[in-house]
Amino acid sequence: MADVTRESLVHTLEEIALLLELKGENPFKTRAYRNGAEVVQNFEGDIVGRAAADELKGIKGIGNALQQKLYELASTGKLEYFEDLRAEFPPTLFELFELQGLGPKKIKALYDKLGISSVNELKKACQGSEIANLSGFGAKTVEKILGAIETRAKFADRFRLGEVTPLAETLLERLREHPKVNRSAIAGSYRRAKETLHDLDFLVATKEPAELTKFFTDFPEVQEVIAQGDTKASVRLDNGLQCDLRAVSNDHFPFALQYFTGSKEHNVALRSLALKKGLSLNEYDFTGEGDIPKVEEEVDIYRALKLDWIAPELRENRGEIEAACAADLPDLVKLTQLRGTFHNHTIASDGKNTLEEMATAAQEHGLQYLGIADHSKSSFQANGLNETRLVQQIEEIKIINAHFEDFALLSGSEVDILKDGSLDFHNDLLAELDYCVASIHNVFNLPEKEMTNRLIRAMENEHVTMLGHVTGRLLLKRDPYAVNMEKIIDCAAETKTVIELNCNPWRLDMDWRWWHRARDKNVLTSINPDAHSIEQLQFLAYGARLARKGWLRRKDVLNCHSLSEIQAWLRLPKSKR
Ligand code: DGT
Ligand code: CA
Ligand code: CA
Ligand code: ZN
Repeated sequence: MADVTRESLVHTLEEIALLLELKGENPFKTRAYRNGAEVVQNFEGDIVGRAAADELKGIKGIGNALQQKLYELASTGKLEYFEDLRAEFPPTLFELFELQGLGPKKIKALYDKLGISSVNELKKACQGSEIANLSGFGAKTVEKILGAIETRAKFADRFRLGEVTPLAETLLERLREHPKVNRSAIAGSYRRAKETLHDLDFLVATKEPAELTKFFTDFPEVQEVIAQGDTKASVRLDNGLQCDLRAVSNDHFPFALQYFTGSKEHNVALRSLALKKGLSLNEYDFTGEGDIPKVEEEVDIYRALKLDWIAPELRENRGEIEAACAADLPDLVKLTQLRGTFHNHTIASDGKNTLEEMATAAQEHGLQYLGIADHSKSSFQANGLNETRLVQQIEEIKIINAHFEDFALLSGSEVDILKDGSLDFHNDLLAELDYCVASIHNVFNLPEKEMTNRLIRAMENEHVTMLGHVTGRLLLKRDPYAVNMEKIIDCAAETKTVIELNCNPWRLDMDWRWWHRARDKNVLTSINPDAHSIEQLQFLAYGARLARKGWLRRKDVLNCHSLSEIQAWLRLPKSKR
């Protein structure tokens, strides 16, 4: 069942309203859905839970018909009424809904007046003069639409690392268990832990390549076979993801693994290094005059070139080959070294689990501490806590902590950074907390200078332990807001403010490309899952991979410290940390 969230409920109601409008239905009916969407959006409390339990009676603005539909949607993940309605329109029409900044009114005008029902048609129409002449549109709107179409194309066919990982591991396991498979791996951007990827590159060592490519193309998830040969195949899965398989001999496997892991830039640099040593390197083997080094594992290829083995996450030709040559590669942080984590939510704001449930789950993950940072009052859409509720939560946490010996919940807040850089709570209250994560959740469109100063002002606050999801990006959906990252990193170093590595697969923010610079200025990171449920504590695994990609070591990661070390650290004034 698809994950039902407040956002998905709101989105479905809004889409229904839009479809009814496109059909020319009675405006009262349409308005009921739009109002309903707004009520759901702003409801203070667990609206999803209440809908799933059929307990929506008495909520102003949600009538009988809507209650029924929300119940069906929240309890089954589907809504028949909505699916029937969708079926009345060309499926390509829904592409228009994905364009940033194109609202229901405009979509309706385009559909009614110009019969536009796909992004392709829209693009063509933009290139002519039809749209600019439409009432309510203009040259500027056309420009914006073209921009949105470009953004969508840029993101098409790419997937977030976290959204493909469970499936990738399932498929790999299936290949590994095949009796004719000797060794197996997923190479490519997946192995390098890129935050988004185009396709998965499977690799197997086998004596029966043709049998394996057939086995692969017969996977039940395969929707389309793009190409199939005796030693390689390429398929598209039912979720749209492309997967390649290469079946090689056991001798060739280390070379294929190295080659197909990439990156291309890393490979080019490695090959030219090999050439200087009189060796030619390709995806099958080394060739050359004189002694050819013996290779059984991937590491032997690096050793043959007088390099330390380079962790796949680092293979972007950003200095890793030079470092490997000088035996100066970082000892990268590992998931198992994390002792706790900071940024997590509970049902007090927009999370799904209680303090107790989150504490139990954290212990099951082997953590010694879990920081609770529910939203603050300005994030009303996320049911943020006001001062009274936060004080109450601090007390609840004290009571719960009395039950633990080697574990503790930490009292924090994900406090909103307001438009001018001031915080959503007064310092007196922040001083009562163990720590505080400061994040931006509204007014994303400030000019770079203002946005940067807004974050700097927050960092200058003595009580701000760390910045949350510093650029606000949503991968493949929303660009980062305009901010000068050099200045942010410098200020973090000066003010001893930690920068979070938010592990939510949609975010993975701060971007991995900045961490090397940050750590060289002694800026600490905290690997935070931003968990809104016990399941989401697993996001830590993505964070650890991205931290490695950013060259981070154990000592660069705040939450590798033990509980007692953290408690001592948190008691220090910021300037002494
Ligand atoms: P993506 O776009 O997320 O799939 O990224 P990759 O890196 O997985 O790219 P992909 O799947 O096209 O190719 C996998 C690896 O194969 C790539 O990282 C390096 C290697 N490779 C592919 N084409 C070339 C090439 O033309 N030259 C070199 N040197 N390596 C290549
Ligand atoms: Ca790939
Ligand atoms: Ca590929
Ligand atoms: Zn947040």
